[in-house]
Amino acid sequence: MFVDEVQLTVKAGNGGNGNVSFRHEYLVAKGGPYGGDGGRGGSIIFVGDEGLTTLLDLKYKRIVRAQNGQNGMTKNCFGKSGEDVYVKVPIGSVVYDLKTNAVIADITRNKQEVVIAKGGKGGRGNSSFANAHITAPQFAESGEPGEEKEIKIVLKILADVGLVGFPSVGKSTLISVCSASKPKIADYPFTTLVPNLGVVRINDGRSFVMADLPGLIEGASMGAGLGIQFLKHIERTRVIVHVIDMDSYEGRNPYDDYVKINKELESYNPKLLLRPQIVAANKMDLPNAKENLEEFKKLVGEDVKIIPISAYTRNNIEPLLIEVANTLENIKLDDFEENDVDKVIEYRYVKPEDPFTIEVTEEGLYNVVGPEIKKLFDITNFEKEESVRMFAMKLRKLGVDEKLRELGVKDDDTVLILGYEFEFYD
Ligand SMILES: Nc1nc2c(ncn2[C@@H]2O[C@H](COP(=O)(O)OP(=O)(O)OP(=O)(O)O)[C@@H](O)[C@H]2O)c(=O)[nH]1
Ligand SMILES: [Mg+2]
Repeated sequence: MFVDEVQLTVKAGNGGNGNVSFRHEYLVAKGGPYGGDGGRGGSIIFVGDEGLTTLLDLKYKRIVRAQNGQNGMTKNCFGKSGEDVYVKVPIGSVVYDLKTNAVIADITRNKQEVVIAKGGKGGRGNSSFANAHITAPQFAESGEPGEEKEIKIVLKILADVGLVGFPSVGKSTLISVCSASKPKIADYPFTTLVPNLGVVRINDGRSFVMADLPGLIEGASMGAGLGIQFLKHIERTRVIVHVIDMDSYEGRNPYDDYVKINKELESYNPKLLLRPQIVAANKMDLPNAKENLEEFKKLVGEDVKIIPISAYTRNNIEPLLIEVANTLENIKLDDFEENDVDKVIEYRYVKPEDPFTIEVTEEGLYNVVGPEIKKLFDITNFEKEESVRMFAMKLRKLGVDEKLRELGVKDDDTVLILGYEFEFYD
């Protein structure tokens, strides 16, 4: 089974809580703070693995979790960190955050590692807080929660060249004669159900990766046939080899085929037509082919690069491969990136979220919210005065106090933080 799209939840480990304890010394009740830090929560890390070709391993997983960090212990002992979880994914996996639809990772290399969900930091134990003014801190930080995300992984095959065309035009036959890939070949449509990759080596030493894709038909971009499911793979190939049956299988006309397939590519993504395209005029060993080719050449005009071949008799294959290699060499990476909508658009700089924003409630109170505030809130122990003081100090550092004062808040006024009431004072 070929699985090229899965959804799952990733939950990194929470950080362990810091510890509050004191050294026991002779005749000294609280001999000095002695509580260690909590351990870091385990992260979830995706790793590119060239041995994998599908996302099948993840298909039946609902959730991937990493361990929590251990709480800090007395005697200044740190809690153990949670173990990181490594998840192998095939090269060409693109990871999306389902909530924002942003690309979190694009795994394009073997052994490439990307942190998908970060483990929470461990809370600091009370010995971290001792200073000249607070010699016996009664508080420690709680651990930070680990990141949790709903993600979608889409496998978009990365190949230098993709073979496209109607069913039964000879795409699989072509890849089988120029690479070690041995896909099924037969004279009925939709023989190929999943993409095949092959490494092509030509006699002059150059090589590239070719993808044999399932046949397209009219309406593919709207979901007909195997259609749209595989059009996404063409998005990431740098050169398109359009295979056309010059013998006109089942009474089809080569020029018609050419136009229809290009129309499908265009409706799926207009930028696909900007990709260099080479026509492999196949089945030249068959009787009608010669005449059809002349007609075809006239109709498409001079600008279209056409190489007549017979995949079956292996005739004229090398010139086609040389043309592909030359074209690949002449594509500047910039050209490609510009055409590669998916990559470019989603990789644009994303403005980081403001650390906080201030909303006004129906009662006219100011409410301070935001991811950074939530993070600080979560690690604060509100039963301990010192911990609360630390929280207030951090808010001030973020500029919350200044902003509130600008808005006209005065001492003893009530403000909300994440909906909870606090009294404002300096
Ligand atoms: N005579 C002749 N037959 C060919 C040639 N190339 C392919 N064929 C035949 O055409 C039929 C279809 O070939 P495939 O390679 O399976 O075609 P495909 O494009 O991969 O088809 P789908 O996987 O269904 O999209 C097979 O019977 C092949 O033997 C050729 O150059 N000459
Ligand atoms: Mg095939």
